[in-house]
Amino acid sequence: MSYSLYYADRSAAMGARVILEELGTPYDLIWTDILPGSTREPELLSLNPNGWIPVLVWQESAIYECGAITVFLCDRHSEAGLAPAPGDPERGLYLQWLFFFSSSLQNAYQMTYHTERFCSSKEDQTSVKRRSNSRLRELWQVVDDAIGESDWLLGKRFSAADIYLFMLTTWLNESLEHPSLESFPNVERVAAEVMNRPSVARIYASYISDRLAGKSGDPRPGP
Ligand SMILES: N[C@@H](CCC(=O)N[C@@H](CS)C(=O)NCC(=O)O)C(=O)O
Repeated sequence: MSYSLYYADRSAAMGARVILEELGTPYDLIWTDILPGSTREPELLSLNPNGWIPVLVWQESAIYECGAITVFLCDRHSEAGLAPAPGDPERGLYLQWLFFFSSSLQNAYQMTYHTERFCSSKEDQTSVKRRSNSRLRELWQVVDDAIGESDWLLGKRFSAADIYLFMLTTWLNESLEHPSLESFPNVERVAAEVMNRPSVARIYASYISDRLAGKSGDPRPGP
């Protein structure tokens, strides 16, 4: 039985889609409108009461959260070599980055894109936005320093964590006063390598052509 993925372009579901492509396993997309003001389908809300995507459906089960979907898929298809196996010395670092991305970086993006959810009055929004943009800078700096001169997040070995990193870089948008990707040269280098993968070139074709044309890209739907 194939997978189904609740999906929108430029959303957090793109990483899961790239992984499905990398695995070469059949899947179908359930196109989902997550633009501000849109209403979520009852089916999506029954699977993820937060109304967020991605949600991955397989057999009788459905799971949400990018990190969980990444671990689930890469472990189920371990022959693809996208993740260190449990017990592998690199497993810890792999999990570290997935959790860091989902709990810290993705949250900082949420705060810059959906600032109104994080303050109780309109007057506070400017301050929250400013702080979350500098938080974004601090967190990307941590990732940049950790990569250093390495080829990938895990050193010499490519993994699904690099796909996750790439997806997060695509939400940087200078028109929203985010730091530029160029401010983090090690992250930029890894992201450029990920962009060369055929799966990424296919799924991110419009982002890549915008980026090559020097456009910052449409910030929405974003995270
Ligand atoms: N922690 C969740 C966050 C997912 C998330 O932020 N999804 C966004 C798309 S990029 C979404 O559905 N946003 C719609 C909204 O927040 O209303 C995950 O890692 O899956």
